[in-house]
Amino acid sequence: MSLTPEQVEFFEEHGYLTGLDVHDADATARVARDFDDLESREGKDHCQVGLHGRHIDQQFIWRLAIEPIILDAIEALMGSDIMVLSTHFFCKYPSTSQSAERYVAWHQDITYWGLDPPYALTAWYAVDDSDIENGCMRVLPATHRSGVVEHGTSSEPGNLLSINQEILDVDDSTAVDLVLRAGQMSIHHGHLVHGSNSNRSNRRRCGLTIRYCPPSVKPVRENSLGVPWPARLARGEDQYQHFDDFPLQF
Ligand SMILES: O=C(O)CCC(=O)C(=O)O
Repeated sequence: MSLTPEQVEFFEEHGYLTGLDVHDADATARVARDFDDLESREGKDHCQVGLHGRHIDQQFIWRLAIEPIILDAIEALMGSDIMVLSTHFFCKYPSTSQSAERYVAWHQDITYWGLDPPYALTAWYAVDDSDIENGCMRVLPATHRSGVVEHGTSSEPGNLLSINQEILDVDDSTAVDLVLRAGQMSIHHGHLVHGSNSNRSNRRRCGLTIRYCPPSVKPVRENSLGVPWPARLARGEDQYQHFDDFPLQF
């Protein structure tokens, strides 16, 4: 899927695209099965936000990260040289009386990533159907045009972000819910303000974020996880070698 000029223009103006088809029913079900297997080995607690950079050791995640349909869309927005910076699952389980409600506070991706220039795009691939009831991603359109903004610390328990960051005093009256069927994706700009509400359904809501940047972007500071980016070239050429090329382990 290469994007249409109208989609590229929409992205430039609003900072996101949504409802993009990636997989048919069979391929979607295969990804869900692979994730279910991983979940049964790793445990649900760890799967909420603990699965960082697992494209290195899980073939199905690497396959998703270099899925031509996804890369074609990223290429239309970013150019033909594309690094996979990292991958990360956000998996929200139904809240029960024993487990606290989990949500993702309003934030920008790029603020704590230590990149120069601070530029990356995210493809959010829906492993499960993602809707208002189970806490789909929400975005504040066009906020990517304001550059990097200040973050504070969330005072509400249950924020799934790595350092409990939150953009305080957000006017969310323009928020858009990114409702996706399993096998679809959205794409958002690293400066776009986004988050998600807790899962009020009895269904899992799992999405894989795939972070992309051009090889010209340089890691200049530690990111919020304090570990090197598990980066790999996905398409085109890397004339810069700013990132160590992580070997695959499967
Ligand atoms: O999956 C979510 O609810 C949030 C995703 C997110 O915050 C991100 O892509 O950085």
